Amino acid sequence: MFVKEECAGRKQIKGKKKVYYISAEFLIGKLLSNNLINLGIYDALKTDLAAEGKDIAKIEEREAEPSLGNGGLGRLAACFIDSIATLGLPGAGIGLNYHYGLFRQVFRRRMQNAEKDSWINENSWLNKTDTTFNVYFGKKKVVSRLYDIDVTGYENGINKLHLFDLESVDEKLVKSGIDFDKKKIDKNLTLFLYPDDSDEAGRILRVYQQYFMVSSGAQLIIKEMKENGYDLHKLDKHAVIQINDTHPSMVIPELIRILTEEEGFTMDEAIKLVTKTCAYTNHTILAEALEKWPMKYLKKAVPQLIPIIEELNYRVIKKYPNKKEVWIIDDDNRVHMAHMDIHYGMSVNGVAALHTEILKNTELNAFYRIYPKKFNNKTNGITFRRWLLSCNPELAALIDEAIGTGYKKNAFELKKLELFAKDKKFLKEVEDIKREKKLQLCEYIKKKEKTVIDPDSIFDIQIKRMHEYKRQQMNALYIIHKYLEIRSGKLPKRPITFIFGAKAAPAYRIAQDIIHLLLVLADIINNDPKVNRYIKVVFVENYNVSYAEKLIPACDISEQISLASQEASGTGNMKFMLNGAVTLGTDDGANVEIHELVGDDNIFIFGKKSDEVLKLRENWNAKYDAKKIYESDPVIKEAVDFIISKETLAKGNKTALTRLYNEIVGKDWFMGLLDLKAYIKMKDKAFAAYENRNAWRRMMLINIANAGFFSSDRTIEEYNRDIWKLK
Ligand code: 26W
Repeated sequence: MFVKEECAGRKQIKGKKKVYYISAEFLIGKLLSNNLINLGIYDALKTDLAAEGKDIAKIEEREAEPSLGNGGLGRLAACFIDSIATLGLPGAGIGLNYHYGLFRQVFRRRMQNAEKDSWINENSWLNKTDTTFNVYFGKKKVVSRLYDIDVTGYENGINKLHLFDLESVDEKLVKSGIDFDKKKIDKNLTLFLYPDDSDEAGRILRVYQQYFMVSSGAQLIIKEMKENGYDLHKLDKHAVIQINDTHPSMVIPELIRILTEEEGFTMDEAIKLVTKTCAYTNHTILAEALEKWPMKYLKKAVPQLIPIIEELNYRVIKKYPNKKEVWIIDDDNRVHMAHMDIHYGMSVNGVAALHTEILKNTELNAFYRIYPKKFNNKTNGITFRRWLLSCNPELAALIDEAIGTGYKKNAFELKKLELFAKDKKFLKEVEDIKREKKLQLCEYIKKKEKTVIDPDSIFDIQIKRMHEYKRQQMNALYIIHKYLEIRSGKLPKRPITFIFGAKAAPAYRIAQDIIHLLLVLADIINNDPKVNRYIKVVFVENYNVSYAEKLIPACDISEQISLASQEASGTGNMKFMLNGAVTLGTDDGANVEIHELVGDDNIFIFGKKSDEVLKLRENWNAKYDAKKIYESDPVIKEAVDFIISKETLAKGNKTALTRLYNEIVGKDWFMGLLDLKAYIKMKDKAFAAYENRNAWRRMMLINIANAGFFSSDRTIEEYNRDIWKLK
């Protein structure tokens, strides 16, 4: 409460032009420490509480973590609103107030179970406002209530995160697990983020949720324009809307609808104005994530938008009659949301240099040819307040001592740490802090997972959403290979602890099977006395932001092994680098820029390059034969066969393991077998390199010193310079 009042007392950031960052997800994590650091009162409060015998960490432990996000895209949005406020830029987040978030992950019989993740209580950071809006689905009206969360800037003012809630939301709809009646949209819109979309009701519910968000957001923006006495015809002078992935795309037709139907604009005026006001960020080249809604879904949910979407499409057809690939509505009568964002927004950005090149050259090439000036790159960033100052105060204190505190406002100053690259004493202190963080993680995992791990083992960590393109399955094959080697007497020089954290989407079957395999391997390995003193596997339950803050500072090797070209950027890779972990990865996403910054000697890169992968993809079925790779190499065959060995089947679910085995041998869409040997070789090389402690300490230092580029303050400076132009 004290901090809430403190925030309320701080100055609201104001300005002539404001950015509205609209996103389906805001993975904001716990806010107590973050707010205290940003308000500049963390240390003072910690001391005061200690004087009363209270521990600030205990208080934060009790804070419920809002689970308003799924992964990188949602965490990026949270880092961005922190940096927008830190830079003193007028801005606001716009999102939904999901009562049960994504879901709480519970392991039962070594399988993921999803439960509702309740986080709203009287101590939550939500401030209920008396602002409500009517939202119409055709004739059906629901009421949207605005809740605000204060967003503190580091030593700066306050902005707001606006979360809209369905006034008539009914939590009783959720019986067991995360199931609920997907059709009762006047009761369910703000229950869950990304509800199961394996059936049509689930898919159309996404459309209802998205429109609920964008209609509420558009009405709020118009309301603020009027309250400030601004001329709506100058909307683009006072507001810029950043559309985070395609989920908020309907804000474009919705704004046009409001301006033409309620504010007297002509269609031409409205289209021109909205196009100058909106900008689109793409976060993935995976086809399944580029949303294409069947027109019948939109006709059912938002009939009032249909004439506008058809008008927008008509104008595209008129202009590009022979370029069907850029039309908004395709031959199957599906509406391509990204196409609408690109035609009727003024900027399209990717989230890492390689990603943006791939968008321009393949995925969105037809659009790049039409609008070359709209395309730009904005390599992602992370807030150093949470991902260094808050989660690793020990390292922050060492850096303060070495180069002063300037890096807290200008992260590029971290580069000065390279002055200590030959300072044995300093390098030893960097290693001592890593060990301290590893000890803290050992304690935390013993408490949370009831598992004892060895702080002198190498902590090899892969924490991220469970997805085949991130290739946790390839990591599992490495672990099997290692297990079989140890069983045959080939022992690693130093024990290794493989740590995983990941949630799989409820509808994503194979991702759940990969979780199952890893949990079965953990059971086999950790209980095998001949093996468990050399390797251990820990799969933490309900991985979330708070868990990440414990895992990241303790990591030795950061696993970033996605199939090259598939990971738009990654942001965990940046957090690990900033905390002195060394990356083992493919030249994918932001790994490419990490590689450029730290140089070949301070990173372990392996695997097919993105251009090779994209070439293979061209006629993949003819060119890629997983079975052939599997049969041609005994090391690979032995590891893959283990998935359905009697030992594994004794502990695991036959159906799930067989399905996964068949997927790998029969398909292997993300080419884990193709890169497996190179992965084994490079991973063994990294483990061997770990034994050269002086060299490893230096690698840690070089990674920390070159992480400044990945501050989200730099990213937001670029968004503001090139797209928002707030001041
Ligand atoms: C469930 C439907 C769905 C599909 C895709 C929801 C969300 C998505 C996003 C595109 C997934 C996502 O979070 N993308 C990640 O965005 C991060 C921030 O830019 C990048 O760092 C990651 O590479 C990208 O996968």
